[in-house]
Amino acid sequence: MNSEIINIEELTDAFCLDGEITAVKRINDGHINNTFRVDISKGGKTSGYLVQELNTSVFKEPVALMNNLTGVTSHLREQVIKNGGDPERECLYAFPAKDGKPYYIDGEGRFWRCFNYIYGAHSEQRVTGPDLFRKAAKAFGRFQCMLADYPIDSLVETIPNFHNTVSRFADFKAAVDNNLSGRADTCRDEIAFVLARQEDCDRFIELIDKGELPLRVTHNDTKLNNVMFDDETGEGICAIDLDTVMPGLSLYDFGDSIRFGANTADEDEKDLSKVNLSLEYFRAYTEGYLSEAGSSLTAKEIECLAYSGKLMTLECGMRFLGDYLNGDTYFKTSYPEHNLVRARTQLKLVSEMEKHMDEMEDIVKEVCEELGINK
Ligand code: GN1
Ligand code: MG
Repeated sequence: MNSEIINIEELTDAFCLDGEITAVKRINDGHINNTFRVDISKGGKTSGYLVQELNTSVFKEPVALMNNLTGVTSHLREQVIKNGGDPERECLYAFPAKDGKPYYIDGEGRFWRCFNYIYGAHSEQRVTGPDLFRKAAKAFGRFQCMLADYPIDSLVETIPNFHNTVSRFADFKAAVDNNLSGRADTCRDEIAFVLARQEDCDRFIELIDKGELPLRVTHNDTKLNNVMFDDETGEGICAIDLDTVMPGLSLYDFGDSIRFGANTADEDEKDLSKVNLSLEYFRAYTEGYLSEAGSSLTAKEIECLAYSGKLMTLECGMRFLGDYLNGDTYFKTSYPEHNLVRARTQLKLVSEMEKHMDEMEDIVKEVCEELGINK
């Protein structure tokens, strides 16, 4: 059972998980880390854990990352308790290994963590209706608010320049120039599409430099499947996948959610005619997010919300395309053109957002009016 990539006995021993291992199930949600659900039974009671191998080619400072993560999760825990919530279900907890550290490095040098499994909750792989997306938005909005007073300077950048679109654009250009995979001729139109949008990539970075957009503690990977939803109420109860929590823009979080969830098709849909922007879903997310975080945002942040959807989609498109050109060294892929297919969906969505930008902006204004947000 997954023995090729997980030595479960070694890990349960390392994290002092006492009892009989009754299940080990791989969770294939992410493109980066290797994640398993492990059930342990003891005295008639079964407990679930999330055992995860961190990808240390992507996260090059894993110990600093775990410092970020334990600081942030303890803070969230306090906030959840203060708000009368259930910390076992509404935040993550990294179990200490035998030596007290919140991680374990195995005999092969692989870096493992073990988290609480959140009971009575599930993740979703696609938006199935506006209500679901509104609930995800509330969860991410709440997440941001709960971290509003977290000491931002104590966080290291777990991936430097993660959403810095100027540096992402430079990386993309290098990938085109180097053409390590020899695939550039198979995607000339897509490359030209990205290269024509350099100015877009400068916009937020210029606003940060001018002091017009504030840095906040942000999640930075706000895909729908990074929220756990309560099985009974359907509410988004916990934001997970906290490896990229670091200083960022609220717009990164808003925009990345829109990128993934306001797409009418999957991130790797091959039939581009199915890839469109759902304005209905865009409105639902805007409502949910602003209902939680709206009062804490500045006028400039609100003004840039619609555009952030486009910019984060462009960024992801150039990351997928860059990885395709580099020979698929970053994202996990299931077939040779997988990154190209993903890049195409993102770029199609960018052009849809460009066509509908005025409508997206109007929606943000309407929602602000509905919610009485006047900036
Ligand atoms: C990766 O690991 P996962 O699937 O949650 C990536 C995100 C991308 C996303 C695209 C650390 O997220 O930035 O937006 O794939 N995470 C990292 O689906 O690069
Ligand atoms: Mg992730």
